[in-house]
Amino acid sequence: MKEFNNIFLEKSIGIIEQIPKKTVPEIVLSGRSNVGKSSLINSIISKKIAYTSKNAGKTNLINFYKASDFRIVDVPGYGFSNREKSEKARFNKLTDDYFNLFRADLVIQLIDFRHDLQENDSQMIKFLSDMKIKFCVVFTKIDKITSNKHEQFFLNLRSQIDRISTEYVDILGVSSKNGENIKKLCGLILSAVHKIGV
Ligand SMILES: Nc1nc2c(ncn2[C@@H]2O[C@H](COP(=O)(O)OP(=O)(O)OP(=O)(O)O)[C@@H](O)[C@H]2O)c(=O)[nH]1
Ligand SMILES: [Mg+2]
Repeated sequence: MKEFNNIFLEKSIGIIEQIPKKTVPEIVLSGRSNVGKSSLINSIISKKIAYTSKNAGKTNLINFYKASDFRIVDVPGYGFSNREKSEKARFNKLTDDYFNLFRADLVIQLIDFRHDLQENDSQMIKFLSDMKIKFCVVFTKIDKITSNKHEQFFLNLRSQIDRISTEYVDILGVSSKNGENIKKLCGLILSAVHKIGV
């Protein structure tokens, strides 16, 4: 989609004080480490600009990707275990600091399609819902499950989420690998951006 063509990495920050002034709506990708946030950005943009890795904890800065009238924000994932405690605390703090500014206009909450909802996913969904932050739920890596099991997996995960909140604006599964539902997600982002206005 043309709105996603000229996105560029505008700024990377390691401490919240470096955050750029808010000038446009911000769409944030949130989720456990390794869930596929950076891969999804590359997929949405159809370019490889975000660093991805099979090892959890790859993204350790907040990266702001700028389109003409909105930003996509990639925050460090939560829940990885193979990092030093002090480092882990710093990354969690950075993500927390960002959310505590309440400047996210839409949070795309990513959940790995293959696994049941984890405790920190539940906490995040509860936080978004309690704080009345607009969010949608996106299941990642759906290509890893055979399509005849998609409905069963979808209903199972959705019911786990519904027990915490049904406030999400949409819920869908995507694959950065084969592109399934990526256009739909782009449409959702644009419709949110247009509703928010600049
Ligand atoms: N099969 C498949 N693999 C995926 C998909 N999305 C991501 N992956 C893989 O999952 C791993 C983690 O992806 P990343 O995009 O780096 O994950 P992340 O959420 O940015 O991780 P952190 O930066 O550590 O928070 C990589 O090996 C990706 O290739 C997908 O849709 N399908
Ligand atoms: Mg990443």
